[in-house]
Amino acid sequence: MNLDEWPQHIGEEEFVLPVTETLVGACVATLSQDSSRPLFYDASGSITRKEFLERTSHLAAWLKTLGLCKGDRILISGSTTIDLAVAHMAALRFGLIVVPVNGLYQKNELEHVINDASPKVALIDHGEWGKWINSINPKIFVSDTSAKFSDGLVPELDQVKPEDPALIVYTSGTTGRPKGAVLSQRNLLAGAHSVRLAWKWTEEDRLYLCLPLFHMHGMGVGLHGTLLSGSSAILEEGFRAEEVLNAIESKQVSMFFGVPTMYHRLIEHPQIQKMKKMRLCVSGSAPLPASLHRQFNKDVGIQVLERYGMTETVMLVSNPYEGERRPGTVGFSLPGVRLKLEEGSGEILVNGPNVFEGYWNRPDADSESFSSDSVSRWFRTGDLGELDEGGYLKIVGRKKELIISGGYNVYPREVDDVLITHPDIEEVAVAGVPSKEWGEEVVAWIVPSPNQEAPSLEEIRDFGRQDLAAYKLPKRVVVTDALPRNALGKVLRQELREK
Ligand code: MCA
Ligand code: AMP
Repeated sequence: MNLDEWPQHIGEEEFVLPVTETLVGACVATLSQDSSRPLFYDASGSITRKEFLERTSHLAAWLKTLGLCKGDRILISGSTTIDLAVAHMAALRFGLIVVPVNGLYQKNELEHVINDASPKVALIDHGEWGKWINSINPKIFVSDTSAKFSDGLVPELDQVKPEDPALIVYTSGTTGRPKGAVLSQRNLLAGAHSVRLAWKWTEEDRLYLCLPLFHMHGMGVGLHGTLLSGSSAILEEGFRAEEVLNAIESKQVSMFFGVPTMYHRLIEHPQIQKMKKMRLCVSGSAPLPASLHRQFNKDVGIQVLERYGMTETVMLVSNPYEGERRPGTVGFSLPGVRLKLEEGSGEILVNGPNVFEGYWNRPDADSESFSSDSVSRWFRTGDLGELDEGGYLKIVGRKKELIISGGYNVYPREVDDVLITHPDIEEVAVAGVPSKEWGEEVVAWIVPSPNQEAPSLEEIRDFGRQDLAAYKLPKRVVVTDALPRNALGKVLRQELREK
């Protein structure tokens, strides 16, 4: 099938963004109606639409007393709670640029983000981070994400323009340290609006949201989608299969969004039949094995809906809500999203109001990541695609050197660079190998230093733990005499994987 004839859920002309074309404008318009409706539940209680809007404006007033102005960066990181949702939305309504950061980061990972994005304030809930941030840049005002009030005047809220930057999310390319993808208010709105339409997400829905809110899956889809649709969500600090299943009936959950590792753990739970009651179960962030998809269908009677997205583009492609959700594929382009497959390589290129503006302070990275034809600018995803005979998109590989473990991205170079500093390691290269639980898992191939014993897996993990978030640490070590390299000396990771 030719991509020009490729079906879309909804024709291009019907994809109209809500009037203000800003995420905050559209969400506030929804939440201002029916103000007593519950919006979020978490371990501390619940909050209605009205209370949520009030708390975000109080917090915005407090942020103003710190001297912040529109366009300033604010680092936010915490567990998936109402407090975090309020902090995020307060900052966006004020016109600040939110820099969400993975709470598992170690000091040097955090330091890179802070030096690059230069936030003025950090709202964080992780013990040691306050001390770390203080030593990285003592000028940053640090506090937690709990409710804040100020007697001062509430700043003008919701005055942002569609093109104003709203988020800087750090994500890496093939080389170098993570880059900040800048997403505008319009990008975020388009990202949430397209899935709301495609998945028929209404205010009657209730989402079980236990994904972290510092990545696009939990934040750009789960949190923003809930606010935009005016539905409700149960916010949980982490994933536990038992709790998801128990909540379905006791908390009247209708939707679950997760990464494949979560579905893998759910299907093994003896009470998995409870999932039957769900209106919609969505999987993304990594490939959902076709066998797992089929097992859910056969054993539970649920067709998990697999979709495909990226930090830089929010959501791109989704299996249909109605009709066949085809195992091993990600489906058709979402409303408003245009895709093409590059001739020859098959790389997936994308264009649409959801596609980010560029990388923060990195024009060099922008020129590599976009390609233009006579009409449009296309973002190069680094993923390789193919259409099957029914026109469903299949992700068949990646051009980029990326390991996706349990939905978290691991850049091999980042891990290599830390492990190579171990005194008993002469050479090292990590690669992702298939894993039933994690999708891919990090494996390190090491060449020990001359006359040294190879360090054990535990030693290597302990050594790496100071500088790398725990999910980046190798789960296995292979000792070898030499790493496979090409004529230019570059390690051939694909060959390692096949060894
Ligand atoms: C935890 N560990 C991991 C991972 N998570 N190791 C490898 N990969 C992981 N993803 C480590 C822990 O640090 C611990 O190691 C050991 O594994 C066991 O931890 P466990 O308690 O079993 O893990 P968990 O806390 O239950 O976490 C598993 C998880 C979590 C729930 C699957 O990884 C998760 O929430 N993943 C979702 C990430 C996500 O939201 N991605 C979206 C990116 P130790 O004992 O050494 O400490 S956005 C994106 O990709 C795009 C936009 C998209 O399309 O969505
Ligand atoms: P991130 O950089 O964290 O935004 O991760 C985006 C990457 O995750 C994409 O470029 C894909 O490689 C991968 N990804 C997301 N969803 C899927 C999916 N359903 N199937 C395969 N890969 C996926």
